[in-house]
Amino acid sequence: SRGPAAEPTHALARGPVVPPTRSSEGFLREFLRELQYGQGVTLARSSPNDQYLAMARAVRHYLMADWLETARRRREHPAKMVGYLSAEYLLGRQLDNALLATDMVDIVQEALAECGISLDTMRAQEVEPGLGNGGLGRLAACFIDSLATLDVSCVGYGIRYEYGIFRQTFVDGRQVEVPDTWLSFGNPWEFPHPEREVEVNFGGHTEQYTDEDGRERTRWIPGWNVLGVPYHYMVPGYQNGVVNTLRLWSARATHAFDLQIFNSGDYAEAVRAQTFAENITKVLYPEDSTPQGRELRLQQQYFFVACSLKDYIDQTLPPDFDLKRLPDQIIFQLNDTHPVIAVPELMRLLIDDKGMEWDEAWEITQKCFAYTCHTLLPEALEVWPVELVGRLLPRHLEIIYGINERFLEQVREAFPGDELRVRRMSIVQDHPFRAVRMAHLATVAGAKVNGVAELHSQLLRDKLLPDFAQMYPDKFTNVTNGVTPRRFVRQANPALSELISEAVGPGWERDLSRLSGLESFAEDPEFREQFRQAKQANKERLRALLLVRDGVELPEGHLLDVMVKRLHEYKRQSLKLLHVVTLYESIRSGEVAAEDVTPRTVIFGAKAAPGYHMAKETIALINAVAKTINADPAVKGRLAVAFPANYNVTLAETLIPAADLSEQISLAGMEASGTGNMKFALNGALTVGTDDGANVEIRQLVGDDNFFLFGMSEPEVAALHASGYVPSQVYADNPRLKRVIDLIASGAFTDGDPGRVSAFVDDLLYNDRFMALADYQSYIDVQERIDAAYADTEAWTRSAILNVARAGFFSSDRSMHDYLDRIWGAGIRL
Ligand code: OX2
Repeated sequence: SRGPAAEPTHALARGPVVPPTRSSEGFLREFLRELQYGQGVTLARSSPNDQYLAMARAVRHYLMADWLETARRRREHPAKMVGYLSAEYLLGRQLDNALLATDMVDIVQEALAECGISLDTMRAQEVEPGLGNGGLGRLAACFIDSLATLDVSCVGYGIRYEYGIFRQTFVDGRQVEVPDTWLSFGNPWEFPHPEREVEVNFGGHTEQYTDEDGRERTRWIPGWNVLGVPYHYMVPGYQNGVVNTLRLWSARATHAFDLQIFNSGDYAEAVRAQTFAENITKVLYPEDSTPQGRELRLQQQYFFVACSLKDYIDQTLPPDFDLKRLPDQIIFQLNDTHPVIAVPELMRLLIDDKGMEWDEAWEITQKCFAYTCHTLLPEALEVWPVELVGRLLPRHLEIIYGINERFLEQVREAFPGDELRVRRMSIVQDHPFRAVRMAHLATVAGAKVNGVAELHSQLLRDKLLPDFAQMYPDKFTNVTNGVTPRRFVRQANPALSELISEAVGPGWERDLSRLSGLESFAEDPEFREQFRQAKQANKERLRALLLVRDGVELPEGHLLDVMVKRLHEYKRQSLKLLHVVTLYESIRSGEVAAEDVTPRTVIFGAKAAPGYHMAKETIALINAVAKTINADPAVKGRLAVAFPANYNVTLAETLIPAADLSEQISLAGMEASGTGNMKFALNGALTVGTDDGANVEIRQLVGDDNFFLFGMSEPEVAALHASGYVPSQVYADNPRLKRVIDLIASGAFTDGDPGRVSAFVDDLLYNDRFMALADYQSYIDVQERIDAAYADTEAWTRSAILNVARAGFFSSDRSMHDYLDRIWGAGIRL
């Protein structure tokens, strides 16, 4: 039961929540109270961590009143809700975002100054919650930010990993992973609610029985269970008084384990059982778009969706709610296939727990889910061995078979005699091993299926799921990704933000289409000068950061060429590296005079999955090349390479605003969308890119004159594949490429040791799955055009301004409008 045992008598206890006073003195009071009574220290004796925790909690007080009020309002006027189901949220630091959302930067700065504390020192204390791998997790964070800003009722559901994405270090240039202990100094941004714990079952078997009404039914007799404890995070809208909720689940051993420990003679064995349960949310799997199919991963997936569905149905809906109306109340958006086990889980809840018949349960289920696909890579599509699903979730496997049986009947009806098609479409595959295809399950169950950029959605229909697109043409749609302008422009780039506000007036942070007002300023020489000064200030900010963070000294006055994203072969960091070595080789060989070269610093940032061998080799080689180039006086002042370790959201926020050139060079047809590409364009970098993912839309919007396109198009890639691609032939036919690869292969960057580069070189010459060599010449040519273009400062600045002016489309607010229009439908209040 909720609420006090008796009616409160005091006015304060009856009245609405009273927020703390919005003044620097008001904040000072909150801060000191938290320091003294929360941390238990005086200001004089407090450590920076004490100060940070106290000030974060004080900031939290201001959000809290809005959070409670938002919840109250939503209870009073219930509207359809979005349940965003995502195994990853790459949130980034919380403090600045909270200060911006509450418009309290000045107040807080002033109050802290009175204590002799700098806000920047406080900012630096925060360890970002790295509960995601890359684009997919960051997208989820941008989306919940936008939904709060648009006042859409949404709960984000996910996993509270005790260890997020690993911290990357380099030892002799090679990646070494260190655990991410983000919780070790305390986390002021979360609220555990152990009283709202839910039980999650695993294993065991199923049995048939006859219920009171004489109906044949199934029940699941689980073998073991764990508890899920929710941790709440506040998700503030941008200066609109709305605060939504992110609910992350943490696994605990059930009390039965406690009892067992207490009663057991074998204490160590009993504790092991507890550790086993708590392992479920211990660590984020560090694979970005290449799942490994590990048992613990399926446990994580089922754990968090089972918690979320139960929480929603039993704790959020009114107790007497008629579940037939469930689709009027909620739409669960499946962020890739990771949460798709929620489909059979909802079926199980409706049929086994609530006594519904199959057909009715299926009709409801199909309206409650929509599926977002984020990839085209076949190896990124999750398939779970039937053996594993049957062992861990025997009832769910039965339900999946039930769904598949009925579905394949429909396929046979629609396409009589086409057994090949039946086999292609089956949710359960037989080869190369018997497994559940999660993307098929999601597509059959989902009311809608969307890709994440126009090209990707098209290829999804034409290449990845063509049989499904034929059978359900109306299910398929596109929503091009977006990024939050609050974090990635306003917060990350105050210098540019100020310029924008002066030019187009206030309010663009929540209506990014207003950036188009900058268009005419591109022609204004004075504005261009101010724009350059802002970029310059951002470069200096980056120089200062890299100096203390990495001990790296960036040269001044260079074109800043940035490639930051996960390390994956399809993204082709290898191609960028070939360009760097080409530049180096052409200066060293005297082919071009150093003074004729446009000075350039190339910055890489990338983590490799710990088990991804080629990706790690690429990192080692980038570091080796950087070391050689940076130490060579022959190229000093002309070419430099930096690879700061541990690229994350925090570093992105300083790196992206400083960039001149954004590298988006994946093989066409491979990058579903990209979101970094959008952040760069919005911060006034020009893109060099292939016709891939959202690059296509960026180029259409900013115009060919303001975008450096190169490489094969997707149909050209397909044609080359079909005709037989021989990378060693490309190498043999291109003398320049040959010189570059030979130089690498000779060991010139690896202390004369060819052995350290042979895996990399052999793969390029004899495999090159992502056709870096095929696009090499085109890439070198476009980079030469870039060198020339950068030399024309005025024209470059004009293009950069036009990029900002024309990139307003890439706000995640617009993405949310598209989801509302095309997927979530009426009933969700805007
Ligand atoms: C990523 C995609 O690789 C990237 O192109 C996209 O921008 C991002 O998701 C957000 O949609 N895991 N990560 C992704 O896909 C998968 C699978």
